[in-house]
Amino acid sequence: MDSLFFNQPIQQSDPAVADILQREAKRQIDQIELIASENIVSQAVMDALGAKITNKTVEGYVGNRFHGGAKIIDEVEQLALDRACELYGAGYANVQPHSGSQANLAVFTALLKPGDTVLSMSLAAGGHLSHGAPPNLSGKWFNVVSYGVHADTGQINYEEMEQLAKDHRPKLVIAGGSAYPRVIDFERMAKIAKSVDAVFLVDMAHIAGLVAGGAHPSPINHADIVTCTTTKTLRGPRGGVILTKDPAWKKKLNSAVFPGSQGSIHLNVIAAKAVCLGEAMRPEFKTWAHNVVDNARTLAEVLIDRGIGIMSGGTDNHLMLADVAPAGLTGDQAEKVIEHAGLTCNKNALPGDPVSIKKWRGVRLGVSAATTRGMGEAEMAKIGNLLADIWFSADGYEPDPAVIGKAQDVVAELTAAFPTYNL
Ligand code: DSN
Repeated sequence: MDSLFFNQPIQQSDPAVADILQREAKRQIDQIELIASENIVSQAVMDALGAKITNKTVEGYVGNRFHGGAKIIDEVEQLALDRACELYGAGYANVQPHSGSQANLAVFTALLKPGDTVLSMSLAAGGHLSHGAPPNLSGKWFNVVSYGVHADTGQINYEEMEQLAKDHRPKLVIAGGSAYPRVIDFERMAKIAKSVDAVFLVDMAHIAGLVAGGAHPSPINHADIVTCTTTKTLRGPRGGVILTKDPAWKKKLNSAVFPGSQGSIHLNVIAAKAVCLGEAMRPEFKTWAHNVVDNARTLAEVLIDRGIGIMSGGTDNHLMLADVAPAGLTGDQAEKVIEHAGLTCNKNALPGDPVSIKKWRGVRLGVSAATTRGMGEAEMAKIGNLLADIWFSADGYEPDPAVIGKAQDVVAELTAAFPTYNL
């Protein structure tokens, strides 16, 4: 062992990677993040992610491990489990899934055989890849039937969903997605699922933090199974969680995660999950979650005032879908032109958009990260106006340099006034 190498900090040991890490950290400080699935984790979450617990290999569950030396790490997984159950009022939790997709895969494999029917929201309407999209394993192995949203309101078409459930008798019904801005009627969907003897899964990946903070209705009393990520509004590490009200699901779901689809667990991530779940129990988190919803509503209102279309006419959560066609742009162009000013978001299909990504009309905007920096409704109004200024003055992928210059100044002022970590 070269002990000098082994003990060197990354700046000395691997300057190439250190430089990338430093530049990315600076980019995050200098830009305003509007990607709805992003957030900014606390120093405590980062400390856990970088902790030496990462060296430990372990499989199995608390008190029943394949590998030795697990007494201490059992404590951290138990803490994460207890906090997840307390936070969401669940009777069972599994904090091992490496991602939300892995959590969903475990639910699929626990309940279904290849070829079984699943009813979920289409990707084009705001669903998620892992709910049965054709290129995903869930779409390749299972018979997926999709419901969508009303073309005029942009809200879930519950009548269509009910009819599809009756016609296709799915074994699994899924609610939730990655680009749906409205409160979902979990109770109504649960009744529809029950009427055809299907299991009802709610994937609350995007809204998990809002639910934890009491800023969005919880699905836990309506769904048989709830999955989520700890990444997005929950402001934690990248990873998944499975929850149920009824602990009777434990054996099936635990086996589907390990040994069903995963091996050893990422203990640094489990520790960071415990930290973020603990943070979400604090009163400050509740305030933050409500601020997120207020900020999103304000941003949507400003954009509507400026002539940008907002699907469904607004938002009930942290995200919105903006139709940039009134500015003569595609979603891809809108995404690229604001990046010149230090604003980041992602293109998104709007309901009815063609398959070709370059032709999508929409962008998805989220306010979680900006709210974590401490920005409020006044800053959202500034950001909304910047977006509209840039979009209406751009010519395709070419932004107006004068508008970008002014926007850069405003972004610099805002990011200086609302800093993230100290470099
Ligand atoms: N599902 C993707 C998103 O919402 O951006 C990644 O989490």
